[in-house]
Amino acid sequence: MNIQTITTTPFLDQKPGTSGLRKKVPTFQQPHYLENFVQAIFDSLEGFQGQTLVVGGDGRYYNREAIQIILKMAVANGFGQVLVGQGGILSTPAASCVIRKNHAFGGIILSASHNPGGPTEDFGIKYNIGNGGPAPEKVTEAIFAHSKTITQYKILDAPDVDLDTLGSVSLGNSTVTVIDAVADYAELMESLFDFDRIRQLLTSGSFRMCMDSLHAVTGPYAYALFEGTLGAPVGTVQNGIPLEDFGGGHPDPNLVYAHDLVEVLFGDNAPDFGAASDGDGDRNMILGRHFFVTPSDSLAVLAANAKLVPGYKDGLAGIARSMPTSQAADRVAKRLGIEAYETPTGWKFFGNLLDAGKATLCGEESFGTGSNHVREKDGLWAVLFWLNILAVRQESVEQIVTEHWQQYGRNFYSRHDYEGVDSDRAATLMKNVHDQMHTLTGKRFGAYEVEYADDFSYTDPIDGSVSTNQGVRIGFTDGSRIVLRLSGTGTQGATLRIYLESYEPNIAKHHLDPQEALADLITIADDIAGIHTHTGMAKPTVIT
Ligand code: G16
Repeated sequence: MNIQTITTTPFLDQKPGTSGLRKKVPTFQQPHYLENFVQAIFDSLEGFQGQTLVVGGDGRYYNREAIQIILKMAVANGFGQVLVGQGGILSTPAASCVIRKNHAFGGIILSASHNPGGPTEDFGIKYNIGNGGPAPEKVTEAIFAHSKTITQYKILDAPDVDLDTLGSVSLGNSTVTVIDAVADYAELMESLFDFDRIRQLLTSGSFRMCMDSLHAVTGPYAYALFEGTLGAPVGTVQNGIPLEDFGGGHPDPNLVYAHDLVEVLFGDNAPDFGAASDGDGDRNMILGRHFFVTPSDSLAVLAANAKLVPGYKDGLAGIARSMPTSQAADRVAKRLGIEAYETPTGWKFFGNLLDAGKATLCGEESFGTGSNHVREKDGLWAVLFWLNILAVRQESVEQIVTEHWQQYGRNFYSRHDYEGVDSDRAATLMKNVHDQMHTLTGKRFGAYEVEYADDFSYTDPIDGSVSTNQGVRIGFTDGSRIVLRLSGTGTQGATLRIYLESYEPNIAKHHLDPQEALADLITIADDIAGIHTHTGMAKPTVIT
């Protein structure tokens, strides 16, 4: 085995963000850049000699090249076996499933999620631990520390592995096995949902759905599940062929970027149900006919109806949501008499709660929903969950959600994003908010009175680790909230996120447009934070 030890010098910008290291492709293509980060991952781990590593990505530009490098480095560093998805493809939830099923030591997932792909667009890499979930902060901090002091990395001198042919080959003293990217995941889905009932719904002729894979990783999974096993008509899946640049689109399942689907679901003769997923398949957007389900409401509805679904029929242990996600799910948890957890943004914070059996369902406002079946959020799982509920209840998406509001009240919710803001200006804005924080309590803004203002800090109930500075919360006496934080997933300048939420028990007002219902809070957010002045932008880039 010809292992080369290559001398290198550190790059100082390899700090993992909310979900791994995300940079432009040319940054990753610099000599030694990817190699340094991969070696920093391995240098942060102990006890993996002879163990199994899972590798796969969302198929974006540079996926295949990166996988060849990682395979050779994993072998040179002593992994005994590497499982890699056919064609280098594994959706993020499928990777989590494969890690768990094979009791792998961990996995490396290549994706920049919902960010665009292509030669000058985004690429990303993250490490997942043996539970199948994103590495917790103590691991990502260790990776960053190693990346700053690295002097060499190890790589095998060998020809590239054929990623397209299923089966095992020897690489150095190790084995690389190319696995079917879909099979394990599809089997897991079948174990959780009532496929017979969903099949009846999809083949009844009276129900139509449209699944938009946005030319990203879920295409092969969606074809196999919906048009294959579940018998939906050919054409149910649109934009289902994964492309390295996602067809030039932005593989982000929201009302702005999934516009093809939005046009179909809000057009004439619209289908009953629409869904989209993102670049790496962990996000989802749910639509009914002329109806958008906010991710926060989706979590609450899934929780309230979980007993209708075989995999969750025995009830939920608890529900966890990220701090900026609306409090709709908390109301369901309260009625079910189970615990509601509030964590910082980042799926990695759910891992301990899921492992400890404290939470069964988790969700985030950023179009992420999932459960204890894997340790990532899971786009197609959410779609199947909705289909299972629709098949049992035989009502429309709109009926189910509006009935939910009638029972629990409606949490009006919206997120305003200001993308590509100059980093210094964004930092000044956040400092300005911080400086005011201690003076806000008790202050009145029109009908609203501030009950508390703080910077969210989380103490993990399982391992006691503390995460500070997770976003500014301004809570009002009527339960409304404004949350401000800077995104940890962007690759250009800063993205300011403003999260707005109000609670409306009055059924007569449930039909309001969220922007209308939240208009006062939108003004108050600007009064406090000087958003337009600091960003120089008259309106948000994206409203979800
Ligand atoms: C990642 C994280 C999510 C987070 C989202 C947005 O998702 O896994 O937990 O909510 O980023 O993070 P931010 O607000 O910091 O940009 P993904 O789908 O991008 O991997």
